[in-house]
Amino acid sequence: MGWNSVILYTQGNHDDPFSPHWVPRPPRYPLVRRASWFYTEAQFRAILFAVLRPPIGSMATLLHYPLCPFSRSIRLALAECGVEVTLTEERPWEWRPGFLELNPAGSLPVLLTKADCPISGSYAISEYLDETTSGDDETRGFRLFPGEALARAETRRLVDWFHRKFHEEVTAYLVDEKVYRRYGRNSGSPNIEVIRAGHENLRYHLAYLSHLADTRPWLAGEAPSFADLAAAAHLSALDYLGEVFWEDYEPVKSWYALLKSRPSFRPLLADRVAGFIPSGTYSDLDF
Ligand SMILES: N[C@@H](CCC(=O)N[C@@H](CS)C(=O)NCC(=O)O)C(=O)O
Repeated sequence: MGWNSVILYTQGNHDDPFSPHWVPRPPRYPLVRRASWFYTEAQFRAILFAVLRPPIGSMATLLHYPLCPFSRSIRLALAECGVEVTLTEERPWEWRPGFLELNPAGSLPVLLTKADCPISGSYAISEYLDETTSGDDETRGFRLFPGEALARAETRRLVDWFHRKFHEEVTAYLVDEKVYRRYGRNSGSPNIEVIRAGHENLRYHLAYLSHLADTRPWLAGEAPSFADLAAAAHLSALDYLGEVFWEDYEPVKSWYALLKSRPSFRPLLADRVAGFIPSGTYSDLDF
């Protein structure tokens, strides 16, 4: 599919998500890079005959990549739930056979706990943490999915918004294009049209985030939740690359500043990725 065949939505208002005529802006560029479509025979063998080996050592290990937003959300969730982990950097585009044995999807994050088999993907890991972190409702500090059934549904809706919709429309255009595109079989220089589309999409997502941050104490309601962590994970990866126009979205900036000052955020602010210098205010709490 070429650039010319992208459907342009001419009706409706893309810029104001609260207008009765608002229609979501469609992704403006087809996503064509999925490393997992191109396994080698050896990698397929590794997947098919995978023997799931228990991880060595007593502490849990998280396979992650510093600018992967899904890994970031889980690092935040682990820290908020008081679970100590050893971080191991994995470069998913390298398709390391040992990694594919652990997660045949070839994607991050993967959590290796002491007792159980690998837990793959932010969805499975967040639900696992919610079910297994100790303490009753009164004694446990941060709840990833707090409240009653409806409140939990709202958290899950927003996690899906950020980890699926926001990722497809913004993060995949900006982080994948600027960072992941350097590596792997489809490596090349960033496509400026894709980056422009990511910027446009980011604006309407920031408008929606502003509305949430303005009308609720936390994104999903009264209490902080995994929805805040998922959203902050995407924004922090973009912020590392200097892509977020904070000044234009004051409520988002204030909400993000609160999260950024939590102890769980500190290790993320210390991340440095070879070849990419973080934006001037990335680790600044008074940005
Ligand atoms: N649905 C997964 C998606 C994770 C994902 O796409 N991770 C990226 C890195 S940010 C990855 O590993 N991509 C390599 C691939 O999918 O081949 C989740 O929520 O954890």
